[in-house]
Amino acid sequence: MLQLYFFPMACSLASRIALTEAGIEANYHLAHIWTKKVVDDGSDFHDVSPKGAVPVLVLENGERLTESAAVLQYIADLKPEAGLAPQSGDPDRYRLQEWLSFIGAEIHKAFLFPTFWYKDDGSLAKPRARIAQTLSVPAAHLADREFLVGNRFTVADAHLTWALLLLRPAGVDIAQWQSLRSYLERMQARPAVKEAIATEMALRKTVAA
Ligand SMILES: N[C@@H](CCC(=O)N[C@@H](CS)C(=O)NCC(=O)O)C(=O)O
Repeated sequence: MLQLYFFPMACSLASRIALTEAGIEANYHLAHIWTKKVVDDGSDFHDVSPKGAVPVLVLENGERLTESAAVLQYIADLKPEAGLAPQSGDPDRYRLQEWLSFIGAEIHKAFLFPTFWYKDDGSLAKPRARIAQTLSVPAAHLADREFLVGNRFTVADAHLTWALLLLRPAGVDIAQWQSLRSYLERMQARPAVKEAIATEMALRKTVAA
């Protein structure tokens, strides 16, 4: 069975959403991203992945896959009938990759990551100034669309849903973009998304920040 190393409400939430949407069973291991301990057995998370970051997906053959963009596409390709990614060769597959890169680099690493990991001693002023411009891109795209790619939920939506959820604790009120606000409401109304978030919110209370 697949195994997912995750931390509650971290970017690995998108992988849990994808697995839940696809109805793929997996074993979940909580890896503490600050202490770098695997909570199950206290082992060193660096032994699972030298990156020390979630998500890590352990495949059926024991190989370990990291990086949300790769993990999410892998999950989608395990269950093509779930439609979580356009098929390889479909031009929309590149649109999916375009969004996964944008969310991972421009929203996650350029803004959410420094906001949660570094003290706000003034050094975050530039990322904070830029995030509104960054978010105006998906806001405009979603003004007349239900989903990021095509006309169905894909792993890009799982990734953006996670990022939008984290913006509030990072001090950004997405209500200023009506399209993002209603998109997030729509995504959160999906049973699989609801289930994944509820599971991780409950676990989040059990781990010290
Ligand atoms: N590029 C990676 C970033 C993964 C990442 O930064 N994960 C965070 C949680 S959201 C983490 O585990 N950070 C721990 C660390 O960087 O030490 C991806 O997209 O999966």
